[in-house]
Amino acid sequence: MKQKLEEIRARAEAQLRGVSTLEALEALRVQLLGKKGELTALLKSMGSLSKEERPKMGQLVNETRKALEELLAEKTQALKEEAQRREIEGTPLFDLSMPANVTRGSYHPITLVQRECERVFKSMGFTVEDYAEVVSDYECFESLNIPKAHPARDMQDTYYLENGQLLKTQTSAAQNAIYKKYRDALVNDGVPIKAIFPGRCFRNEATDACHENTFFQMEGVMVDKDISISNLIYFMKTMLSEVFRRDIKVRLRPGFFPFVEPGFELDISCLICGGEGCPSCKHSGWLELCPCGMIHPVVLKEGGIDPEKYTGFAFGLGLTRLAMMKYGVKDIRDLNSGNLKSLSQFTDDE
Ligand code: FA5
Repeated sequence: MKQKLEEIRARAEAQLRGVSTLEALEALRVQLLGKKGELTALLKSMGSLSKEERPKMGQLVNETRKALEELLAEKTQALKEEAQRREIEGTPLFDLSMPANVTRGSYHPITLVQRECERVFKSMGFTVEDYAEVVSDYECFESLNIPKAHPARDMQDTYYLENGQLLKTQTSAAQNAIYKKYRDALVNDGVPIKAIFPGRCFRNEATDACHENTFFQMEGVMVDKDISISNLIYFMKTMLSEVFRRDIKVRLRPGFFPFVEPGFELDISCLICGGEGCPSCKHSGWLELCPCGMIHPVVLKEGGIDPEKYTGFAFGLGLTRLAMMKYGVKDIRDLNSGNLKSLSQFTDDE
């Protein structure tokens, strides 16, 4: 009987190796361990054994049953994994036959006005520059004629990193790098510097209908010989008429920024209330949109450009506020809300 058990086990192992489907494996299990299986038949035949032999043989049969069960379980697992692998490999990544009834995404209103402004300035020969959001104190303040302890810093508190860098408060932070990047072409080849650089800005400030702690600006600079305020006003007017495509009231008033001289605030009549006064314009009827001015000689010099030979203008357009005005968004915070229902209603095909 012992020999018979060993025989069954050796044969079962050989059979298992040849099994390639779960169905064949089940058939083998029934053949070995089922009610009418070989092992059950052996157990039944133990009645013919002596009292002493019976427990020993019983133990041996049980050990063989356990070993066979383990072998069957291993083979079951291996076959399942193999079937899964084959299914994955055989499944196409995209079901090309699926109907294309997916919801279309849409651009964020800020992206739309940014693209619009980029289109306008590119058509006037400006390059579009990308710049970092984390910058040094030098880039954001010192290179812009705002030394440490200058009171102008109070208006632009921001988030500082442990390594001394900071989240930029204004796109003006890229000015110095842009001057250095293009000054050789300006000086050696007479190519004017004409660049815009849109970007995200951060300020530690209380939010309201027209202030966010994270917002977008778009800086623009032009440097060449004989650049004057007239050039600045021409580019500002062209940009606004192209973006709004209708007449809007603007006003230019003096404004102080240490990196321009003279400096201006360009405001537009609030398009939410028509100039009557509302929370979006802090009840003044006007919205500060695009401070600007003639680049301060100290800033040009710091960028490696001789202020005796070259002059230039710079502006810092509030892109988020521009999006508010263009799309009639009453509260700036809605633009950062992530509310797809309201944000997806804007399109660029107006
Ligand atoms: C500046 O940031 C200057 N760097 C702009 C500049 C550039 C002046 C070049 C001269 C020459 P100001 O802090 O005013 O300036 O911000 C510029 C514009 O960004 C504002 O007119 C406004 O439209 C927008 N802005 C400023 N702070 C916020 C805010 N918290 N939320 C939303 N928009 C803001």
